[in-house]
Amino acid sequence: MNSTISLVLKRCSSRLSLAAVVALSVGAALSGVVLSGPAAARSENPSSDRPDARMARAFVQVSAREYYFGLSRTSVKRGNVTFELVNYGEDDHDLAIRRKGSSTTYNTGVANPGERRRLTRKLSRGTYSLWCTIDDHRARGMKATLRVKD
Ligand SMILES: [Cu+2]
Repeated sequence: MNSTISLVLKRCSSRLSLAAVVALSVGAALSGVVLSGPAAARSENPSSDRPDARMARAFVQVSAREYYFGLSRTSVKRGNVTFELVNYGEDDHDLAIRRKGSSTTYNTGVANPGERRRLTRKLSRGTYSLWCTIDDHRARGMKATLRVKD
């Protein structure tokens, strides 16, 4: 049914009159296609932005001890990503997240021993540095890398 729409669009592209738009809308309605606006009709690859794909969530648990981070996974799909910092150590720790090349840093806030902190952010593709900002914990080994893929 997308090919039908393309055909109609091609035919009408030279003079996209009101009648053509009406014909397109009726045709789409008859074939069961739901158009959310002109952008939807023009989209070359509608399947790539299905809402269910965008809503997909990834979860990364970061276990903190003196002095290292253990990640439940080292790569996730881009989109909403939830981080959970779990402090198994004896000191306070936090979790900073920054995409390489970016100046924006997210932080879960400090988790006291035995506590956990969650943070959800929409991440684009790239390589992200994770580290603890407290004292010299990063230099002592509380750091990790997360890859965000398409
Ligand atoms: Cu720390």
